[in-house]
Order: sequence, then C-alpha cells, then structure tokens
Amino acid sequence: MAKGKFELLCLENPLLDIQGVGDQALLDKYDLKANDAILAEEKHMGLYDDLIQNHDAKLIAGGAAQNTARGAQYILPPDSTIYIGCIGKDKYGETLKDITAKAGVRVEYRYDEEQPTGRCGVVITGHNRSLCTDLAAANCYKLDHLKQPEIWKLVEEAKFYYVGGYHLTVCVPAILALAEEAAAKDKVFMLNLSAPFIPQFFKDPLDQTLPYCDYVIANETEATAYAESHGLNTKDIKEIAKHVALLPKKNAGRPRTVVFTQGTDPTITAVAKDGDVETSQCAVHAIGSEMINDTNGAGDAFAGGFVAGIVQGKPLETAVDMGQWLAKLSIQELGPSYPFPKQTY
Ligand code: 26A
Repeated sequence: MAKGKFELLCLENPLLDIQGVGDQALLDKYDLKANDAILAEEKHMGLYDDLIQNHDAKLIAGGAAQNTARGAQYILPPDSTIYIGCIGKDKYGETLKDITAKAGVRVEYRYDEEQPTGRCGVVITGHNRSLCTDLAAANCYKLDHLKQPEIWKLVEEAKFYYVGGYHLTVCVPAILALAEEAAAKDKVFMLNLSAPFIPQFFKDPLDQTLPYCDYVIANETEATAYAESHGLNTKDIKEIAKHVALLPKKNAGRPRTVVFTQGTDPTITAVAKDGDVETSQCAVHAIGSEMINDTNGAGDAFAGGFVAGIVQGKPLETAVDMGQWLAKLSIQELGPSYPFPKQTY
C-alpha cells in the first residue's frame, strides 16, 4: 500500500474509557440517562471506582475524535492520520498512547504537568451507553502547543482537519486556528457535533466555528438539540440538515455538506451550493441484534469511515456507506474498537 503523508489531522480530548455493564439502579445512583454524554460533576466522581470494583469494567482507548482517527487510519494507507490532544504524565496516558500508536495513528499529545489523563465512565445497558467524562488533563489543551513550529508544520502539511465538537468545551482558539488555516488554504474542515449538550450549552463557540465547516456530522439527537437551541421550530431531521447546510460560509469555494445519522434509520445528507440545497438518504448496514457487543463509539466509527472516504476523494454516498460499514464492524467489538485482522471495505 502507498504511504500516506499525514493528510488527516484530528483534534480533541484523549480519554481512557472505563466501561462496564450496568443497570437502571446504577444509572439512578449517579443521576445518568441511559443514552447520553455529559461532563462529570462532583456527584459523579465515585462512578469510576464503582465501575471497576463492582461492574467488571474494562479500560479501553476512548475520546471521540481519537476513536474516529483510529477508524479513519484503519482504512487509509499507513501514515495518513495525526491526532492531537492533551493527556497527563501517567499510566493511563501511556496506555492511550500505545493503543493509538498501534492503530497506526501518529499522536502529538500535549502533556500536562499537573492533571491526570482524562477518563470517561461508560455504563452499558442493553444497546444504550451512558458516557460521563472527567476531562482532567484533556481540558488543558493550549493553542501554544498547536502553534509550536514542529506541530504547526504538521498542520500546514495536512489537507483535511477533523475536530470533535467536544473540544468546543476545551480550546476554541485551537479549533479556530485550524478552521482559519483550512479556509485560507482551501483545505477541508470537518466538525462533529458530538453530543446534544454541545449545541445546547456551547452554542456561541459552535456558531463561531460553523462558518468554517465544509462537513458537519451529527446524529439525530444532536441535530434536534441544534434545532431547539437555535429556535428552528422543527424536529424534522432533513429540514435541520438543510438549514445547517445553508448557514453562512467563509470559504464559498467549497459547498457545505451535512451528514445526520439516525441509528438504524437512513442517514440524511444535505449539500448546499449557490443557495440551493440537495438532500439524499443512505441506508445503514443491517446487523442482527445478537451480533451487537455494545454501541460505545458507533458514531465515532461512522465518522472514521466517512472521513476516510472523503480523504480518499470518494463520492458522498460512498463515504457515507464506508461510515456505515465501519460502524457495523465497531459495534461488534468491545467499546470503540475495530476488528483485527483488518477487514477491507
Ligand atoms: C468533553 N467530553 C464530554 C468528551 C467525551 C468524549 N470524548 C471527548 N470529549 N465524552 C465522551 N467521549 C468519548 O466518546 C466516545 C464514544 O463516542 C468516550 O471516551 C467514548 O470513547
């Protein structure tokens, strides 16, 4: 296979997932919803040890965009993907680095001197997953790191940027630096909305970033949260996709594409060009419920397959189908993982 040239650069929050199977009582104990993603508060701090001691929790590499980076690299030629974020100087951080590097992703972490590596408590109940994140070091990412000459050189050499919307809670200046580089040099900038609380509570930084986005990826609950927080007065996923596609754009030379997944329902796409918007639908890859291990990371895997397709210059429908294919593989694994030996699309 031809060697890539680190064309794809991803930025977000590196986390170690502490994943165990729970029940309604465990969700109630920590005031968690069955299918949600939140930032941990004081009342959640006991969850991590509880998962390890009482729920046979496993430690798995997580962090949404880091999962996506591993997913994209699963498909792309060697040396195609770089991942950037902040970890602590500890064992969890080393574990994360090893797993991500083994997946062929080049990691360029900032190491925080004080905070430990971030962790995400994952409570699995059936096909739902509740994510509760203690960002710790992941919250300490700084623009200074991105602007270091040896890192910024990698930014300049990359042609595609993928940012997890979760990073809007961490370092907006770093996101905007990538976004502006993309707009100025006509490169591709992609954003995932990540979780309903992002459009809900991080509306302003999201609105600052959207004009730079060539691709916006989200699931249906994130799309609905966007519509609500922006007063769109509709729950129709296709209408929301059209609205986002038509928002103002910095780099008018590239159309904006919106991709909204809907679980097992078809994925909606909307592409805006010259004030017009074209929508279409792509079916998911069906899978028997008995084949599903867990759905932690399914959306990240979709994004990984999709982004790999875009980097490879595939047509939109093919890129969406690559996302569905990788999501189907990932939900059969434990957490946000991909099967080895590698399967090919
Ligand atoms: C800022 N927050 C809340 C987060 C996350 C997160 N990744 C980055 N930032 N909360 C959960 N995750 C990750 O999402 C993956 C599943 O989609 C988890 O680590 C999990 O691997």
